Amino acid sequence: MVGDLFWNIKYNLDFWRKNVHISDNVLHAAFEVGACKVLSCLSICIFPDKTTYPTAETMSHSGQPHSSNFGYSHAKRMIDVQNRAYFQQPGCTFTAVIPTNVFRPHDNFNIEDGHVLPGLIHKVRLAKSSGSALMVWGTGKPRRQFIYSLDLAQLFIWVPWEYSKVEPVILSVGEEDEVSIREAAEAVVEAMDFHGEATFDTTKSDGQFKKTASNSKLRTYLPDFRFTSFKQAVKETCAWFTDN
Ligand code: GFB
Repeated sequence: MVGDLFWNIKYNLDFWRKNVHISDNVLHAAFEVGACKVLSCLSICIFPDKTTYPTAETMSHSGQPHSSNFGYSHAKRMIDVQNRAYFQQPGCTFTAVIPTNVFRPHDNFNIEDGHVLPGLIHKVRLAKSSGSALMVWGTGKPRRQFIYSLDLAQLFIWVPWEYSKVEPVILSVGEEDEVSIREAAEAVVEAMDFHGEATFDTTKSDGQFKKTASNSKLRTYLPDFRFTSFKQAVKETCAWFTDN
């Protein structure tokens, strides 16, 4: 069960229960059928809210996650605990990756529970057709490292073949590629060719200010991996949304 900041704030219990049940079920079923490898997906929100940056894989359990998504974050942290236990007891090599904020064509573009980029793309489309202003939620100051799903998919395929450890690996663009929500909104506005006004609703939550992660571990394995540029990925996602 996944959702944006606001869906997480509302449904911490459901995020905890559904995800713990899903992971336990999948991992135990994999163990029972003798699967040689399982790749689970954690999330960048597992890292502590109060921390030094950039965060690294070794800090996955270091302190309390941001209060907005404590249900989801703890459920995701437990996958790492469970992977280590499956290794210690029956000797399974189940592992996990920690992607940053993902976006894509075929994303969940619902304004209610979709993440910030698909939400903004949908809102720009509506603002364009009604001639109204674009409302960006929060101050626009928080910062995020976005990863394009097509890049992430390539890395997902690399992991089971080439990465043989139980410890998770962060899948992220570099620290220098982090953007503010305002910059993300500007990229959407440009890609959607929107010329109307943009305003910020500061009554809405900003969520965690930033979650800057280090991709050094990934880079030790794949020093030459090329990520799609943020602007290009936003352009492709906007084009897909408009066409579909
Ligand atoms: O993608 P998002 O909801 O997730 O982004 P998080 C939230 C940030 O974008 C906040 C701002 O700073 C919002 O104020 N924002 C601006 C908007 N306009 C919009 C909009 O139209 N829609 C949305 N949703 N936000 C989630 C976590 O955090 O990300 C999950 O809660 C998970 O647990 C996931 O880790 C990757 O990055 O804040």
